[in-house]
Order: sequence, then C-alpha cells, then structure tokens
Amino acid sequence: MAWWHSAVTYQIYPRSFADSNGDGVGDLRGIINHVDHLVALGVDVVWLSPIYRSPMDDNGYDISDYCDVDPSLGTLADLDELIASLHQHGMKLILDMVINHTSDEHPWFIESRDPASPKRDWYIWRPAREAMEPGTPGAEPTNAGSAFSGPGWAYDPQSGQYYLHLFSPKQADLNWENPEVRAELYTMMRWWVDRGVDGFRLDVINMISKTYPIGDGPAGPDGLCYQLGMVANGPRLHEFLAEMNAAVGFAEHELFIVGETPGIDVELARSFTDPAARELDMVFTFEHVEVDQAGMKWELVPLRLPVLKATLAEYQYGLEQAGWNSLYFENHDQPRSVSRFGDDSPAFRVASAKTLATTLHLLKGTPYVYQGQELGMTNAGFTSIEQYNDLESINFFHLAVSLGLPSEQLLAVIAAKSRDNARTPMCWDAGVNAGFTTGQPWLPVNADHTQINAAAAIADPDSVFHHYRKLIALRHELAVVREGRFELLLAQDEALFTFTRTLGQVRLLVVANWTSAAQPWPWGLPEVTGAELLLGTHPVGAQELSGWESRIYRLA
Ligand code: TEU
Repeated sequence: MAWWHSAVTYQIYPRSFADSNGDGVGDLRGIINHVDHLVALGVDVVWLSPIYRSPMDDNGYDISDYCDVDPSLGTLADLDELIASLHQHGMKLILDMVINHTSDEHPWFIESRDPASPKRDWYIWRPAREAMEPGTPGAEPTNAGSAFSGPGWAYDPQSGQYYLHLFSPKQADLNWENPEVRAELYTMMRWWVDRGVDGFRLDVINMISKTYPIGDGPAGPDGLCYQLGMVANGPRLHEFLAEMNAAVGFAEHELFIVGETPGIDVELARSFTDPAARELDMVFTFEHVEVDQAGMKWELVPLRLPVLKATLAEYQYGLEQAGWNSLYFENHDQPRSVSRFGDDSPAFRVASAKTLATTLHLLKGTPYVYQGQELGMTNAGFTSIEQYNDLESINFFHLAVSLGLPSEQLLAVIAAKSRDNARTPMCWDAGVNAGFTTGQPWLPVNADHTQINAAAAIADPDSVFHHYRKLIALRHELAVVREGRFELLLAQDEALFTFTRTLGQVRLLVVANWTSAAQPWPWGLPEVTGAELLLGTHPVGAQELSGWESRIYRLA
C-alpha cells in the first residue's frame, strides 16, 4: 500500500495564509510560524500553491523562474527552513509545478520571440489566419478561446506571429513536442527533489500534449471556442507522463504526484493512476465540482444530490481495482464548499461544514483540506467588480457586459463562483485583519472573521476544526477508512448521502443529511442496533436526522 493511501493533504495558498512582514501578502515565514496549526490538525502532506518568481498575473501560475522563490513570498532559504520544519514534524511538502506554460517574462519565452532563436520551437507559434492582416481582430490562427476569456492566441509584433496561451496572454504554452523542453523541465524538477521536496501537484497536466493540428472549434457567443478539451488530452500524453515519471524518479523516490486534469473521465483517470502505468499517483477530476453548472462555470443550476452522489460513486467504483482518487470539495479555484454545497447561515454553518467533511473524508482516496476549510470559512461576499483580484472573474465580467448581460446578474453569479472566494486571507483570530497581517491585506478579510477564525475554533471542542482532526485520526487509525470497498446506498435520495465501506469483516456505515431540514431515518439501511458510533455531529436521539447531521457507525 502506497504511503499516501493513509495521508491527508493540506493545501496552502501562500499569498493568503499568513503575512509575517506586514506587506499585506502572505509569505513562507508566515507558514513557518503556523506549522503548529498543521501539526494540531494532524495532516500528513502540505501542498504549496506556486511560490516561484512570477509577475503574478495569475498569482504565481505564471512562472518566470522555476528555481527561485518570488521575493514577495520569501527566499529559497525560507523554503528550505519550511521543508526542514515539516519533515521534523513528520510531514511532507509538495510543490505546485506549472509546466504546461510559463510566464511571457520567462527568459525562455523572451528568447523564443526571436524567430531565429534555437528556443523558437519551445513555444507554439503560428502565422495569422490566411488572408488576414496579422494583429487585426479575427486574424488569430484559430478561434481557440482562453480559459480566462478572449482569444487563446496572442499576436507578437516583434516576430509577426501568434503564440498559443490557453490561459492568460502572460501564460505562454510550452511546446512539449520538443524533447529539449521536456529534458529541461525534468532537470528542474529533479533539482527540487534533490532539495528535499516530496512530490508535485502538476498543473493542467493533461494539456501538455496537444491535439494537432490545432483547428477551429464550435464557437461560443463571442465566436471563440472555449472547449479546452479540443486541445487537451493529446495523443502523446501517456508517453510524456511515463517519460516524466522515469526521468524525475516519481516511482523510484516514492514521490507524491497528483495531476490536475480538467475535462477527463473515469477511464482516463484510471489509465493515468494505475500503478502499473507508472504515470501519476492520483488526479484532480472536475465532474463533481461541475454538478451545479450547465456547461460554463458561470451558468449556475441548483445542486441535485443524486447527481453529485452518482458522479462521486462513478469514480469510487471506477478506481476500485486500479488507480486512486483525490478527494476534494475546495481548492484555490473553487468557492467555499459550506457556502456552495452546505448552508453557511449561523444556524447551520458548523453542522454543514462538518457533514460535508464527514462525507468527503470517508470516501476512498486521499482527502485534501484547503486552508480555512477546517474552520468552515465562507465565501467572500464581494458586491462590486472592483473588489475582485482574480483575472478569470474580472475578464469574464467584462466580456459578459460587452455581450449585453446585466452587471447585477453577473455580480451575483461571480459572487457565487469566483476563485477569489477561496483566496481571501486565512482568519487566525477575531482581531484586526483576522491576525493575517499587520498591514493592508491584498484581498479583503471576510467580515465574519470575528466569529470564524482559528483561535475560536481551536478553543471550542465542538468546532469544525476538531471535527476535521477526528476525521483525520480515523483515517490514520482504521484500515477500513483507507482501503475499504465503497458502496453507495439510497442513490436517488434527494436529501441523504449514505454509503458503506467494507474491509474484511469490518463495515462502516455513513449517513449524512445534506439538507437543513430534519429527515426521518430512512428505510433500507443496514441495522445500527449494537453498532458503534465512531463520530457524529449531533447528540443521537430520535429516529431522525437533524438538519445537516451526519453519523459514522462501525456496524456490529
Ligand atoms: O487551473 C486550471 C483549471 O482548470 C482552472 O482554470 C479551472 O477551470 C478554473 O479555474 C475554474 O474556475 C489551474 C490552476 O489551478 C489555476 O489556478 C490556474 O489559473 C490555471 O491552472 C492556469 O495555470
């Protein structure tokens, strides 16, 4: 059994975790100062969102130097100290590796802009669309759209051609068809392994192999094709992943490797994470975080629990024989789950945050806790576009306004789904700026930090924090939680999420009420008389479940 089968991972978004020098931006020293919080929670692996030198167009997912730390976040020495501190406490650290694209300020790209440069072919350059004046609207080589709205090609007057950028124009896609590019990236990744890093989260890794020739696709309202899948999951993906695994020594060094793979299905997930393939250990899939949208993320639809259950169950069953799941409801790209899937009203915030955690952490796979999730932090509640920092949200707003959509409606949708909901500063206490900084925070602190903060949660034995601590301890103690076979029950129930986990003679039953209304104890569940209640959110009384109540039983 791989070591990460019993691990729980904690994701840190460095800009928003803790600021140690009062400049309003979180930093590595701030993380070092709070390692005790991670120890108290009991997590095993820390995933750091990008800390490399970057113009911060996309908050670090636009790297200009892979082998240095951005001065706004600290120094290489700080990172060494953090790695040493985590290792000293028995924890591991994985870095976020963004190798589908670099910043347009990376020396490689700057060189590549010269058509005669040996690095020209390190990126994806194309001439303007036939018979079109380069640099004019519509002259882009294809109608590929960027994930951040607008064309996915940018014109470079210096070389008279366009380069591909599936994200912002300041994130130029690398040409992985070029073996020099791959070799250089593997060398860089080995450099980090030699420095003590225990693994990587690989950003949009299923986009490194493009499907060529890149052509026009079905046009959206602005004439562009936003189906990234058109370009992703190319024919050489497995080859590149296996090559990277061998070249960097993923399996050899038992590194923790999780790939972010938007737009894949369960078959692809199994093919990437089957240990026999020696490609990835696990992947982040997106189907379960797209159940409350129709097509694009901004087209909201009400969550139907049977749909979410079916999606999660498909991956539980699909990766039972081979492969391994990543379990998450939150990260730096998703809104806060208690506001999205739960009920963040004062009456139900704590119970729903706990019950979302119970449901996720008792599934089979490696759970991810995103900073603040262990406190039940809520969405930001921004009301004007000026409050946002995230280019995905801002660009979408302006595109939609230009297409005639009313800004109030747009602000409501963005308030619900924006990535900035996850990026507001971590709330450490009820003080000024929630103890995040002594300066002016780069993003507003949640107004409800006076109630929702780490100090209050740790002081309250019945808090969301201590519920997470108990769930993490259950995974460490019980093999059935780590390895038990999953079975969904009452699949069509609109209110309850119930399932069992079985390993040998040991069987667990999880019953979770995903509504704010009390629900009668359902028919058809295994008998709980004589069962041991391992963890519950409410005092167990009547044959009913209170709003957002959940229970974990070890059946007799
Ligand atoms: O995200 C890729 C990705 O799938 C996201 O764009 C996602 O679809 C979107 O944010 C949902 O709102 C990764 C990183 O996690 C993200 O932070 C980066 O912006 C992006 O890649 C480019 O590096």
